[in-house]
Amino acid sequence: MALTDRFKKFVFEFKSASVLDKVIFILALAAAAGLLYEHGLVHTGIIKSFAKQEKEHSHAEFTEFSTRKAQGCADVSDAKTYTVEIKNSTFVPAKVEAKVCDHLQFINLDEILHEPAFGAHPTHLDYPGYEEKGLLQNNSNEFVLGIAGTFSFHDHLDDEIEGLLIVNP
Ligand SMILES: [Cu+2]
Repeated sequence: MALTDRFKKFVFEFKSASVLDKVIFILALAAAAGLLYEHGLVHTGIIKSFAKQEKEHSHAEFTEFSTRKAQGCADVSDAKTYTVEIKNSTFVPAKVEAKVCDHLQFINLDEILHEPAFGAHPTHLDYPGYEEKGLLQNNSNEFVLGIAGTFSFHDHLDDEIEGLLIVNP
């Protein structure tokens, strides 16, 4: 049977079909079109790239923490306190190596405001327990190093002022 004959037969049968059959047929056609459309979007990469982007984003943000668990420091009695001074717009020392449950204190000795922040400027990384805030002269901010890892820090108000924190497990 030629294709046109098949189509004529189909139209004839469709015309003579009951209303219910027609509705079912149209719904099925719409569902099939919907599936194809969705598949098409995923296949052409519109949905896929969006999902991938979302995944990469969260991966970048949380990779430091996902493999390491925050530890309870309440029972630790030999914790040390490390101090990083900010003077002449420099972190002193610029590199701190500590252990989980030690304390870190930023203190600003400059007349101008400084705001220590972790991670990349300007998005930053939330170091658990650290509350980022601007420090006026002689003000300090101390917190517990609850997470192991290597973390960069900078002055959010002048991101060329940089330092490195290594927290050993
Ligand atoms: Cu910043």
